Amino acid sequence: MDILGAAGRINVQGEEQQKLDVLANEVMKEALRHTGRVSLMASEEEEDPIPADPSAASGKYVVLFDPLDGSSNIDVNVSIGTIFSIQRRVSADGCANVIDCLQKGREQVAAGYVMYGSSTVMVYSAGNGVHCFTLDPVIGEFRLINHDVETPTTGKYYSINESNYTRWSPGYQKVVRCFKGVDDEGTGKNARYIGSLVADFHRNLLTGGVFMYPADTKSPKGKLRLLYEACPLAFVAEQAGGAASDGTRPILDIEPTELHQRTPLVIGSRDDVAFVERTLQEVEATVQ
Ligand code: AHM
Ligand code: MG
Repeated sequence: MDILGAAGRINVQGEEQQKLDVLANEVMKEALRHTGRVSLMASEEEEDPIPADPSAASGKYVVLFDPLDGSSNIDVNVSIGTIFSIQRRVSADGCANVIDCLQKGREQVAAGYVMYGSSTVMVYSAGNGVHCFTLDPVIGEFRLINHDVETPTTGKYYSINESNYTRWSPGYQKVVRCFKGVDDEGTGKNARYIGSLVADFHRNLLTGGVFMYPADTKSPKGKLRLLYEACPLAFVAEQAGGAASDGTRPILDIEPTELHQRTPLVIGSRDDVAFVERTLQEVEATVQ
């Protein structure tokens, strides 16, 4: 099957689509379309919301997804994933619409991800703890391996694309110098960065740590998408006792205004996220 390499198309995010991005998007739509429960979908790969079959027009839920996260790692056999967010439909009658998608992360009914790594794991929360499953290929089913996952309050890893250092605000530069132990108040963390959000998040969820993708001069609003990436992972993080912030406020409290809205993201262990927020605030205050 011809599934590797670029698809030769640019998606709504202005990014080059890989063949597997396109295939994963079709698989997700097909799987959700016929459940009868989903009236509308929204995908990182498509500009507009995607209506389900007319027979499902009264479906109670809206599903937003990043069909294949970590696109740059597809062709090199590094872990990638699928991220999903489920919202309750809020519009009354007729077809569900974009307003059903533009709800705060706090309102999510459930959210989670599947990671395709050395094993395939599914991690989700329906607002009552975080549960991990692993795919047993022999029986073709997911088995529960870890329920009520709790992430450490502080972790040993920081994860960030440090090649962007000169494009960050002084606050993020300070945070990373602290994590490296360069500055006095250094917390001396170890660095881990895969470049697939799902995989970086999953490792830090289990071991403790903080992942950051700040706004920078190249991406002034941040690179990651609020509704397809930040909100679902923030929901999982909070349910596991962790935290997620855009640097100043909880991701789950952001009122979305656009389907493909971007946001800075700081996510992971609670104390580490608080340290980042505090440091950003302190530096901001001295710079002004
Ligand atoms: P994608 O959804 O198109 O794969 O883009 C999101 C990815 C995240 O998985 C990852 O954290 C980030 O982009 C990596 O970006 P960079 O290569 O700039 O570090
Ligand atoms: Mg992604």
